Order: sequence, then C-alpha cells, then structure tokens
Amino acid sequence: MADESGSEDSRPASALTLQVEALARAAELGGGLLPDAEIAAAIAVVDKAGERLRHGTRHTVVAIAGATGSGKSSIVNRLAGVEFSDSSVRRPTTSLTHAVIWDAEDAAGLLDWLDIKRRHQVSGERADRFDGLILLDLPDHDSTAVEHRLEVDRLVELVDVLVWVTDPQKYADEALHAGYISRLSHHGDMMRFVLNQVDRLDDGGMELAGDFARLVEADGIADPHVVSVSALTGAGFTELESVLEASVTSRAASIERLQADVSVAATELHRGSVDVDVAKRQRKALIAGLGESAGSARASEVAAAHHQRKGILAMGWPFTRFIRRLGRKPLSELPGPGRNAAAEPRTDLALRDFAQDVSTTLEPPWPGQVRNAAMSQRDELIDDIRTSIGSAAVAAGTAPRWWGLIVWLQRVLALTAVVGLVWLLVVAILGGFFHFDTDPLLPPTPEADWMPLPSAMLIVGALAGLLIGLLVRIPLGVGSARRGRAARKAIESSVSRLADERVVAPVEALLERQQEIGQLLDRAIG
Ligand SMILES: Nc1nc2c(ncn2[C@@H]2O[C@H](COP(=O)(O)OP(=O)(O)OP(=O)(O)O)[C@@H](O)[C@H]2O)c(=O)[nH]1
Ligand SMILES: [Mg+2]
Repeated sequence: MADESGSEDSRPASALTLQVEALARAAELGGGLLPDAEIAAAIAVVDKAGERLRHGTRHTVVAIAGATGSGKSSIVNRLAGVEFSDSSVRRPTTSLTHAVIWDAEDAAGLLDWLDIKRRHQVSGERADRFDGLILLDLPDHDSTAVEHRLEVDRLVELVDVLVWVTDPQKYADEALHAGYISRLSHHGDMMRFVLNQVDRLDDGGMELAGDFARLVEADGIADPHVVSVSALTGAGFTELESVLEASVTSRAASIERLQADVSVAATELHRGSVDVDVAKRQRKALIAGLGESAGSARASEVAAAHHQRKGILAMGWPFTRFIRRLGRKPLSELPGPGRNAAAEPRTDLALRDFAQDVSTTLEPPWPGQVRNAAMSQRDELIDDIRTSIGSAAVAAGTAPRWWGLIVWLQRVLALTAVVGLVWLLVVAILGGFFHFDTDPLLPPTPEADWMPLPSAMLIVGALAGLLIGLLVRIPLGVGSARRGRAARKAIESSVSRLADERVVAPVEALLERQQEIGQLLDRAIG
C-alpha cells in the first residue's frame, strides 16, 4: 500500500493490506450465501481502508467528540494555543467540524476525503509539538440539531482516534455510553476518555473520573484510562498531550483502527462457520434414504416377479398360456418417484435429513445454505432415479438365451400334439360318420404296436409340454431371484452415483466454499 511519508515502518500497513484483501475475497465468495447487510458492511470497510491507506500514515486524525458544552472547542484551542474554534456559553456552538493541523504537508487529500472545509494550521512555537496530528473539533453528539449528530456519526467511522470529552454533569449520559462507547466497544484501542471542567470539583475530578472509568468499563472497554483536565486552567493538559503524542508518534493509529474495522466486519461474517465435511456415515444414510424413496426393495421383488411371469408365459404349457395373459403386467407396478405418490416427499425427506445431519455444528445462515445445496438438483435427481429404475426393469425383463430353445421345443411339442389330435379327429369323423376303414390311417407307433401314431403324438406332445412347462419353473425361480437381486443392485448403484452427483457434490462444493471463506475471514481477523 502506498505510504506517502515513506519513512515509517510499512509492516503494519502491509499486514493490514493482506487482511483487507482477505476480507474483500471473503465478501466476494460469500455473495449470495451470507447476509447481504453484512456483506455490504464488509465491502464498505474494504473501500474505506483502501481510501484511508491511499492517504498514507503520515497524519493521524484525532477527533475530539462529546456532549454539548463539555468543552471540546476549549480543549482544542488550548492544545493549539490559538482560539481557532468558537467556544461559548451559548449552546450548541460548534456546528461545522474544524480541523486543526500540525503538519499541513500532504494533508489536503486526507481532509478532502474527510470532507472537512474549515482547516487551521498551527504555527509558531506549538507547531512542532505533535508529529502529523490533525485534530478535529466535532459538533456535539447529543445536539438538538440532527445534522450535528449525523456529522459526528459520519466522522466516527473515518477518524483514527476518538477522544470522548465529558464534564461533571454529563459523564454518565446514556447518549454517550449506549449511543457510542458500548456500540464501539470493539474499537476500544482507538478511544480515549477525558473528563473536563475538573476545576469545578474539589478533588480535581478524582472521584468522578473513577466513576466515569467504571461506566466506560461497563460499556465493554477493558481497563479504561480517564484523563482529568480543565480547559479553563490547563490542569491535566500535560497528561492529555502525552496521550495524544503517543497516539501520533507511532503513526499506527490509522492502521490499528482499520484493523479493528476489518476484524469486526470479518467476525460478523464469520458467525456460524466451522470446518465441516460430509462424513461417510452421512453419505451412507443419504443413499439408504434415497434407495428407500426409490423403493429399491419393492423394485427388486417386482423385477423378479416380472421375470418369472415372462418366463412362464414364454416357456409354460402353451395351452394354458392364454389364461395367464389375462393377468396384469407386474412391470407397471415398479415403484419409484413419479409412479408412487409417496416417493417425492420421501426423497425430500432424505435430502432434508442429510442436510440437517451435515449442518448440526453449523450456525445460521449455513444450515439453510446446506439445505439449498442439497435440494438444488432435486427435480433432476427424481427424474434420474426414475430413469434408473426403468432401465433396471428393462434389464430384468430381457430373456436369457436358453429360453429360446425351450420356446421352440414347446412349439414343436404343441404342434405334435395338435397334429395328433387333428389326425385322430379326422380318423374319428371318417370312421364314425362315414364308416370308412380307418386302419390304414392309424399306423402303429414304432416300438409300441398297441398305440397308433396320432394318439402317441397327442399324448407325448401334450404331456411332455406340460412336464417341461412345470420343470422350467425350477431354473426360472433361481433366475428370477437373481434378476431381482441384480435389479436391486443396479438401482442401488445408480442411486449412490446420483446421490454423489446431485446431492453430495453440491453440498461439498458449498462446504469447501464455506471453509475457504472461513479461512479468509480468519486471515482478515488477523
Ligand atoms: N469551568 C470550566 N468551564 C469550561 C471548561 N471548558 C469549557 N468551559 C466552558 O464551557 C462552555 C462550553 O465550552 P465549549 O468549548 O464551547 O464546549 P463545546 O464542547 O465545544 O460545545 P459545543 O461546540 O456546543 O458542542 C464555554 O463557556 C467554556 O468557557 C472548563 O474546563 N472549566
Ligand atoms: Mg464546540
């Protein structure tokens, strides 16, 4: 970062630059994931830090702030040794911020950025008293004039050091404690506390300074130091001057203030983010849940039944086949999302359970984001599971080769039986009705001369067909069970692949992003 003076140690500035860059990157990555207001606040801090650092650390901007009439202008005048600022008994007096500058070189850009028009340069013997101090005499923060408060609020965000001036009447005011000090408690290092008008008190302000310090401590400032002064008599000014001197000589106040800003913004964004991975157990539970929603167990039963039925239809006794054809097709009963009203809610439940399980240690807004990521491809997931069940069913329905042989055998046997039957009918009609000599039409069966050939054809054809139809059920049962298991396996393996592709991967990508943001924010916090 540019350091206009070039003389001071640039290490804190480069540390701050790294913190600012980390915050900027985290805000960029967190866009759409983290709350908009906090992202906007982080970006505002990044912009402000860039602007302030552009003006270098040669100057330290110290704002003298406080209640109306507490003596801010009087203190500034005494420090400058000149009556630059109006101070009067008529309130409020200061309505425009004044800048009193100890080293005007290169201060113009900084004062332009601070938007301060009224500028005075300290000259004479006090000109060398402070190194690069720009003292701002602010309007009253508790003014009846709204624009005064707005001006104070604006500058509180921009200055490097804030000196709160109060007096024996106003040191406990809510407007100061709740309105500013406790709200800025994360910026404790940039605040100083002054009790003015102690000339009015018998003990030089000892007791009230202690009370004020306790109230400031209750606001969240650790171990606060209160400087008791009198702008009227000059009491306590040696101490006040050394406090200011300490703030300016290090030339680090601007850096420290910005570091506190970056740290507060990063901490706000960091809320709820911790290192989380998708555990094996969580992935398994998701796959089981999706498998259940897909109805893989039922799908395997249906696939087995379908195979069995198809086998019987193809290879069973042809004469009873037509009766069986009247039955319903089990394939149409295959379950799965889209075919089964309960499947979609079950898929949603599996996805929500998974998201919840993964985000147990996360805090808002991350659990919601994990759920969004888990649900991001829900419709595609349901379609894909449906397709995978369909293809498992098709695979279960394909006929093995040996069926073809039996089908032909059954056809030959059926044909034999039919030919035998027709033959016998012809013989019966010719012999019965027309008294035709049918003997030549009934040649004996070779090897069994008591049975004519057509009878043998009918009996053998029918009985062998029936027997084969019954016997094929044994290998068919085994085959069907295997098909059922294969269908189940196929569905389960596609469900697990789909779970990885469509659920685990988006959630893991989100968690990786969350971790990356977390690491950047850790770096930003410093
Ligand atoms: N007794 C006493 N009076 C003081 C002291 N400091 C300031 N005063 C008086 O208090 C009155 C207000 O002082 P200012 O310096 O104008 O106070 P201010 O905080 O700048 O007031 P605003 O600009 O209106 O916010 C003036 O009449 C001062 O003379 C002090 O230490 N002791
Ligand atoms: Mg004033």
